[in-house]
Amino acid sequence: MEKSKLGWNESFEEKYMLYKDKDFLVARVICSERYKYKLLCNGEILNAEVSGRYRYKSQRHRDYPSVGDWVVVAKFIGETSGVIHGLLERENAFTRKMPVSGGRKIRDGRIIGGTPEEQVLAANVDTVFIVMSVDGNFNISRIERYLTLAYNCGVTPVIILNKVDVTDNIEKYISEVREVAFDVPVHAVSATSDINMDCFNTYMLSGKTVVFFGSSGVGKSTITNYLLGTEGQKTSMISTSNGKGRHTTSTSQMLFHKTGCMIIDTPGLRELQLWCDESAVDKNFRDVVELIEKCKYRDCKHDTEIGCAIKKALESGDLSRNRYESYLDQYGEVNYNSKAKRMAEVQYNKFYTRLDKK
Ligand SMILES: Nc1nc2c(ncn2[C@@H]2O[C@H](COP(=O)(O)OP(=O)(O)OP(=O)(O)O)[C@@H](O)[C@H]2O)c(=O)[nH]1
Ligand SMILES: [Mg+2]
Ligand SMILES: [Zn+2]
Repeated sequence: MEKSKLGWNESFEEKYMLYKDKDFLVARVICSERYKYKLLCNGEILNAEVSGRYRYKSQRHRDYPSVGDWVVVAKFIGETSGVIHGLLERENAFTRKMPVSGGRKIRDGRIIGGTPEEQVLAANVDTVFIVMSVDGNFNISRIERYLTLAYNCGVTPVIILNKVDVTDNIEKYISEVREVAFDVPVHAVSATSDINMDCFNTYMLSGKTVVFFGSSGVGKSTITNYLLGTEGQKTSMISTSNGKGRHTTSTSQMLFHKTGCMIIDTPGLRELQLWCDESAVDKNFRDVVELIEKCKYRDCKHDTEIGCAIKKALESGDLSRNRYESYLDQYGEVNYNSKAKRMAEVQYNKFYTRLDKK
């Protein structure tokens, strides 16, 4: 498959110049699992790992390739494997704070402890589908979190409410979502009952990359399989059966749609901590920010101050308490993480300065 069909563009061509005099090939990461990668390179699938030098120069999780990334690779002659020597700067990345394993504590409803790090879940994407099912999984504050991360990534989000076949009241769900989503498209579908599935046609365009995010069991893989048709299903989803006959996706994987669109199916996210700038929160909560700007005092704490627009809106019901609390929650979390984020940045710069001197 040609590079241009995989989303390659002039900007990547420019970034590739850095490596042009070397004998490297370019490839797109279609699967990554524990630092082992599957790449699509000139129509061939290669198994690859990063070189020793690459590892030596990389300190953060985000320095390593993720699904959707473009990398430069040296292919072993006559084999379907190679070594990754570089990562082309990303156009965008959907990231979250890496879930902390071990030593985690919850304080004020916030997870603390462990190494604070950013985790790239998918790179170089054109559309982020946020999937939620209209059953017990439905949760507005979770949608608000996904939206903040999508805004941070700078990619158009689209909300998919799946399993409409299990509710008689889809309008209620849609209107709740619309209240927090503004101009973000919202589509109610059923992948198993084939309801409104043609809404995906607008997004499935040649050379574009779309990604599905959402909790486990909301139907991301079922939607992906529907879109790919029987042919796609044969290209083996990487899934593990959990003993109940259900297949839980264990690794993100890029699949290829007949239109030439690339679909990334991801494993369900149990945790979605914010690792982003305040501006992403502000963009998501522009209704709250607009009110804050109307407060009489610049440093209004929205508590007992005279002329507080937030207080007034909460009293009149123009602003719901849940919405305001979501805003405060996210704002607090981003602020809390921003200190760790800055410290990680300092560490990283030190590491790089040392490396440059060598
Ligand atoms: N009723 C109903 N069930 C659905 C629909 N779409 C998917 N399901 C069911 O939901 C269950 C989970 O679907 P999956 O596609 O595996 O969910 P997933 O989001 O990929 O889950 P993970 O891979 O664990 O993240 C399966 O039993 C599907 O048959 C739908 O539109 N309606
Ligand atoms: Mg799945
Ligand atoms: Zn105020």
